[in-house]
Amino acid sequence: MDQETVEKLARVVDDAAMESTPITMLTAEHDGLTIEDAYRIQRASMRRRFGRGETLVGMKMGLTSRAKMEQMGVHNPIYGHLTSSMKLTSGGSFKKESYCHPRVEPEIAFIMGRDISGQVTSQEALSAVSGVCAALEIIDSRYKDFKFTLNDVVADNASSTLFVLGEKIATPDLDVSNLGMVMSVNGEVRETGSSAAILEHPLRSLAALICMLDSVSEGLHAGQIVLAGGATQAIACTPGSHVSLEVESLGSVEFFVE
Ligand code: 0L1
Ligand code: MG
Repeated sequence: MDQETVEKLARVVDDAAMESTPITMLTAEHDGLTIEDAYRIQRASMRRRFGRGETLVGMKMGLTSRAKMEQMGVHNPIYGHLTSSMKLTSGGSFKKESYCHPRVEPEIAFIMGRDISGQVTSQEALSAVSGVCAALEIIDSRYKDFKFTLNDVVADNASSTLFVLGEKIATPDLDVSNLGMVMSVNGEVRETGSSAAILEHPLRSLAALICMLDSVSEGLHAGQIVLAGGATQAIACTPGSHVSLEVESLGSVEFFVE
């Protein structure tokens, strides 16, 4: 795909996010759009955000659960970029009308203590982590009816929208392989799961991200946050909701929807 088309499509997804107006899948008009094109569009849309003053604060992994991979007919996860404007403080709120059709999923987040790149193992990835916390990710596809192909969702920055981090930061020696996770809305339990659902181990997801970034000569940097992926299906965010997540050993994280 030529660079002019990449920039044009980046503008389409970026405008849809800013105007909260769902769009038709990019592949409907560009059926030759490859996964490499999709990541180029994603990065071009990030450059637009950076041009407006947002900064890169981390990365997210998506499609990390077996259920989501089967739903999309894929075998590998995808990644997206997290910017400063996507961060919501635990206990904070957002207006549903500012987004297309937001959904929330329970996650584990890593905080990177040093730069790391290359084809790494889970243990090598862990050696660069300085902290671990509970997280809620609010995803919002810019595509109509939350329907898309793999390449469409990659171009749309893997549906990244907002993220909320728990205040309790555990040290990296915490065993995150099988932590119980309970997500509630207005005090009613809606989803229960385990961190084991995140690519079978959240550290596998972190290592997979570093390996995927290495394939485009990039890596992670000290201070960056990595959302490892959803542990259950995502649920719709409706006005008047108080969404909370309790993660074993990591405490809670919450937000309100106006
Ligand atoms: O964070 C995620 O797993 C979402 C990845 C994109 C697919 C979706 O929007 O459901
Ligand atoms: Mg997610």
